[in-house]
Amino acid sequence: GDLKQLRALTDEFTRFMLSYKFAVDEMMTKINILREEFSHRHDYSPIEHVSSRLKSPDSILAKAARKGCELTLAGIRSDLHDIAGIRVTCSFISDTYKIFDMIAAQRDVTVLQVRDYIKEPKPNGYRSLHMIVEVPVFLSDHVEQVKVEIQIRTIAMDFWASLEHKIYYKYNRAVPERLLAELRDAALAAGSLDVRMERLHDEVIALRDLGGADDGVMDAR
Ligand code: 0O2
Repeated sequence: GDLKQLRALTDEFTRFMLSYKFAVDEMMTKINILREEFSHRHDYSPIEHVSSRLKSPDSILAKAARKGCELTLAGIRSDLHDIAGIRVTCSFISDTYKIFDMIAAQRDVTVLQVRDYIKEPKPNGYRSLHMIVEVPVFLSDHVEQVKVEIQIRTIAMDFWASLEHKIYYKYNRAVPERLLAELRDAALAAGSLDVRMERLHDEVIALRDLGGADDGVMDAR
């Protein structure tokens, strides 16, 4: 009867969401392995932190409706790329591309789409490296290819994006022009901070490789 139908429906939806959870778990393991192995090999970690989220059923439906995609699980699965999301925050711009390359090179990861908003920032100033990948999830009786959106950015880009996101929603997507201009300006400042920090980091590495820096450097601050 109705109850049985409803059970089947919720069961189908639960399995739909679970496949994204498994894909995130898998990608998180991959990224944590890269992070640990890299810091073992190079004495520093290119990754500051990693976070993940699954889109809530409410925002999945809202985005599906907004994009005008077919309102079935199959339609949503094919048109929404960010049900599973991972955000990797790095110290420096060069690290974001390193992480990108290491993920893209993995044999069971298929890169479906790349958006490089670092090379080409959005008009509002947003910078970040986005990739949509597909990973195989091995279930009891079949293998499923599941999409995950990965956003890779620096600490400065992340700082800017979280503030912009708050302002955007505070003003219900209609931000006053004065604030928009300030945000664009702040994005430029964040961009030049990234460049300066990376230059300093390169200098420290070069000094270290020359054996020029010793333990006294820390004490002399
Ligand atoms: P939320 O609330 O973070 O989930 P497409 O999916 O291909 O039709 P979309 O979604 O615009 O196009 O792709 P894009 O441009 O790669 O952006 C995807 C995500 O990047 C967004 O997800 C945000 O998380 C982030 N993002 C993109 N542009 C901006 C921006 O201007 N400011 C900030 N703060 N974040 C941005 P959602 O679903 O839009 O939002």
